[in-house]
Amino acid sequence: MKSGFVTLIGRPNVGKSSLINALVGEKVSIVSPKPQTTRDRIMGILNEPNLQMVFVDTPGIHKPKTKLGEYMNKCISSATADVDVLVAVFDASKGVNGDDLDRLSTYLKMNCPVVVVLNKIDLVSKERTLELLGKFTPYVEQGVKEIIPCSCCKRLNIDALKKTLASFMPEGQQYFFDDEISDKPISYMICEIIREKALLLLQDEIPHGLGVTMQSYVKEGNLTKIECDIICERDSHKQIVIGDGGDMIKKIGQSARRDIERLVDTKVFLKLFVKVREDWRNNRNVIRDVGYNDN
Ligand SMILES: Nc1nc2c(ncn2[C@@H]2O[C@H](COP(=O)(O)OP(=O)(O)OP(=O)(O)O)[C@@H](O)[C@H]2O)c(=O)[nH]1
Ligand SMILES: [Mg+2]
Repeated sequence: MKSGFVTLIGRPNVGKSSLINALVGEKVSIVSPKPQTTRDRIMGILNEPNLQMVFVDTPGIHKPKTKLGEYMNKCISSATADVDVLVAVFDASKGVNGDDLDRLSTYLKMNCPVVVVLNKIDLVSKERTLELLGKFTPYVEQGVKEIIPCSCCKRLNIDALKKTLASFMPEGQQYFFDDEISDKPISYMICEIIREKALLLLQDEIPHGLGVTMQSYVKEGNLTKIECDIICERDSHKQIVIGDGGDMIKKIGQSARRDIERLVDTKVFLKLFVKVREDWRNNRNVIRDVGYNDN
């Protein structure tokens, strides 16, 4: 049996969560076009005969402006300690600059093998892909084990990446049961699905100030009744989340319900409430209520 931990790290929005979902083959982590979508360390588990790879998703590296931001950065540090391989993810459509390469040098000091993934190659030409890959070549001497161009959307090289990462797995025990796909409970995954739909449907700044908590979860035969609160920072934001005549909250609910039904495998009755907790991203208690626990 080979088993181990693979942490994905990089700037916000480069496609870390998309890569984990592609590697695991299940949606374990939410994805959106807005930076700082992932707020927590989330594990996605891949089980194959005699192999268990635990992929660890992390929030994009950024300068924290709130206590929630500090929590997110703490997650990155804990997710990079004691792993078997670190995957440094870059976005081909954004190019590779000096700052990116400095980050790579920092990862190389972390005392574990580093694999570079250049993601989103479907958005650039072949020539540009080769040019960007060339920027990483000098780092092979400094310890980069592989440089792999990928596309999650087109599923390019995902299997090759999986194979490469599997080669770094040591002999070991099974950390999770065969049927587990994540370390997070179902309640957490449901709240995340609702936050994802809010991120996708709402414009600009508001989604970054949203949190979702579950109030109740009751399974009755083939129906699951779920009540959740969407927490926002201001009254004016609450109005926008609710929308004209409840239009927006209805859209968020309908879209989330479809995904939740797939996850829980029953019909779902989803009730959403919108609540205001001013400046909650700086309030440790609410941060904990929302499911981010720094212990
Ligand atoms: N065209 C293209 N888009 C991609 C690819 N991979 C991810 N994306 C898109 O990039 C955006 C960000 O993807 P995420 O997976 O949420 O990125 P992330 O690195 O987890 O972002 P944070 O959680 O904010 O740090 C989403 O809109 C994805 O659909 C890819 O290979 N090609
Ligand atoms: Mg993410």
